[in-house]
Amino acid sequence: MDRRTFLAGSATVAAVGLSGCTSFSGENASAGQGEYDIGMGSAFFRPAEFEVSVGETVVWANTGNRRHTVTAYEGQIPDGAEYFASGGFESEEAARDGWMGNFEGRIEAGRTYEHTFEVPGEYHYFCIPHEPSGMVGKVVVTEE
Ligand SMILES: [Cu+2]
Repeated sequence: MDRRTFLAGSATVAAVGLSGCTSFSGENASAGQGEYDIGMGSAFFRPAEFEVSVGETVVWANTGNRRHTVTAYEGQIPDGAEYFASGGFESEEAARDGWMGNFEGRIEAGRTYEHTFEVPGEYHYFCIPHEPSGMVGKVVVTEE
């Protein structure tokens, strides 16, 4: 029996198992492993760019240890689109003020935030405490 062939075979099985674990569900808001679309690490969103169709819900999960926010750039979402931010703020200014006041809008480690996108276009967003470190992301919403 060729040992190299055996190893290659087991590596393939492991890869398949991993891809099964990381499959996402945009409709599941629980914080279980793998049940999110965009993870949040020390100072990044991953993936930084994510594409969905109109009417779909995107789930962010704090997969790291620090507090983060998901906060839309008010001037960088499509015309007519609903503003969104963790904490439920209705404007970027309110979200920034809330964070400065008492860390409102924070997403603790292991928690999720979700938003349903109803208007096609590009949505730029950021994490308030880590914006200086470049923690920004983009959701692209396409017509079906
Ligand atoms: Cu952050």
